[in-house]
Amino acid sequence: MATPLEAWVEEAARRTRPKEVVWCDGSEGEAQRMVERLVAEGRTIRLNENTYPNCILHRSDPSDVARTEQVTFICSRRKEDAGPTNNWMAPEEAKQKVGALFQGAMTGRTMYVVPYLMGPAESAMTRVGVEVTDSPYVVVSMRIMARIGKIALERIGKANDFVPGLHSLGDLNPERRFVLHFPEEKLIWSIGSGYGGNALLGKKCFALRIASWMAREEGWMAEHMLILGLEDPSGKVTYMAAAFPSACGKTNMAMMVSALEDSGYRVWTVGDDIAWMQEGPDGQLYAINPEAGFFGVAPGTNDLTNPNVMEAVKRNTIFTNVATTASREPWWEGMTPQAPPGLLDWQGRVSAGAKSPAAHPNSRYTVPAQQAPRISPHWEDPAGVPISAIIFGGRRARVAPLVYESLSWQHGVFVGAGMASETTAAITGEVGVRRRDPMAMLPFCGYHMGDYFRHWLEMGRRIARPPKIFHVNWFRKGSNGQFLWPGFGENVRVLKWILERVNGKGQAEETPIGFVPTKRALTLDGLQISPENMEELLRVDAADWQKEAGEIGTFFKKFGDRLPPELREEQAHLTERLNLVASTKG
Ligand code: OXD
Ligand code: MN
Repeated sequence: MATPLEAWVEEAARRTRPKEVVWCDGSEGEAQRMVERLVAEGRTIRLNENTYPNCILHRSDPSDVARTEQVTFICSRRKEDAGPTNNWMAPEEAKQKVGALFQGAMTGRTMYVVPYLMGPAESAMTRVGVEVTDSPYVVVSMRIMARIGKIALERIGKANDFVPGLHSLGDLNPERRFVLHFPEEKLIWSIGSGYGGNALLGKKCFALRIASWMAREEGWMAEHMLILGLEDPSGKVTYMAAAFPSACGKTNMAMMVSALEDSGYRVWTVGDDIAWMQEGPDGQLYAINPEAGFFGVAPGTNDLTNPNVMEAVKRNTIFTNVATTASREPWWEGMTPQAPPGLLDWQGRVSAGAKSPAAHPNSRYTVPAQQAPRISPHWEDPAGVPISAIIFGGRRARVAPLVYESLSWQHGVFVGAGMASETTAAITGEVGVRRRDPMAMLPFCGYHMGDYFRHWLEMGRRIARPPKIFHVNWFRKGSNGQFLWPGFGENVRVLKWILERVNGKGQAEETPIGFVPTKRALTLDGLQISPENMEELLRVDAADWQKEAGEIGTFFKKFGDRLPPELREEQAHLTERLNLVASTKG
């Protein structure tokens, strides 16, 4: 008798009609065979073997370079369960419409079966998925981003508790591109794109959209968060998780080389994009990184902004849509002050120089996590790491100060729910548009966002020792349009204050939006920053915030009666506190 997995793979093959089915074992030999296929297909090249051993560059179809939220659907049985922030399609309609596209989609191609683990092999929080795909690029990427092959197959055995994911490149036509999630069935279908977030189904589709649904059912949390450990001079490491929208610097923050290393503050990397968290036996929230690699944004990365990743990507790395130098090395805008001569752009054409970027703005590196020079010794700890602080953040040119601490868990949930950020190249569409992105989960929450807020509130009531909740903004600009804060390794100064607050120290002033560091609370020695800029960075402008509170209120109306009343109360309290400040000032 066929196992549930074998039966599902047979069904997928009947539908897509590949010329052969290959079960992936995750070995090095297999990966090399995949690379040979990719090179033969003509869109992939091997990079300089001396300086970038075992590294490849993949040039994607020019129409397939970022996540496509407009064709991403939650196919829950009831429309209202997907909520107002997700696209929805009825499951039967989705199966019919997109099923027709899958019909014979793999004709003449190989179907690869990729069993994978999300999470460390020994962890009870780890889950299993199986992706079938006709893209060797997906296979080699999945091999870095998840633990694939034998290790996952053994765990599945004859069981049926794996998340199946059917993926085909189809004809890569954006008109026939769909990323579908069937949360009740725990099933994923994706066709028409080979791009990371659309095609590596373990990542956004499983570890966020499907997992967020599972997490609510089972009482845990699946979040779009990096995880890092901050070591203090005594050697104690305190773990923090931080949610930022796509391409807002999560990878750089997780891999930060601390500007305060000399005084004993060091950052350890646990994860850069996703955190699965649940309450541990001691009442603290514990997090694992379900992934095994980093799929980071290349442009802007250099020896100053992220020296750790520059070191990590020197071997065994897949580059996607970066430019190449005359000596077959990867290059992107911001890597060096000047573009080297003889550059080929991301499509392999002679670079047009300053006229258009040589690397695609959403070009990426895919690198094994264990290659990060400062990977935490606990990054694969089966129990996860205890989280003492949750940090929300976005790209805000105005309004949001450098850092503030929420007044309570409930207020922190309000802060996360009202988060906003300016859009980036990680998604197709306009860049730089401000949008509300609650907990950085707008594109990733697999169910009604009102219910998601409720789940957060419930977790706060349930966890005996919940983390404190903060908000940061590295992107505030002065009146001259320049960033006020240097960011990157200097961000550790903010983390140090957060650590002090967690430990009941750290000077703060209570403002209507929460606790803001007092003038002298941040460690600024060795940093060139004017007192005026510092003041502007920490300034809470009551008029700006009145407007902000109003906009948050309007945004919350979207959720109708599924918005938890606690959040409406928090919004009203914020407005009251702002009014009070205005009246005492006036
Ligand atoms: C990502 C994203 O690739 O958020 O991590 O888009
Ligand atoms: Mn992400």
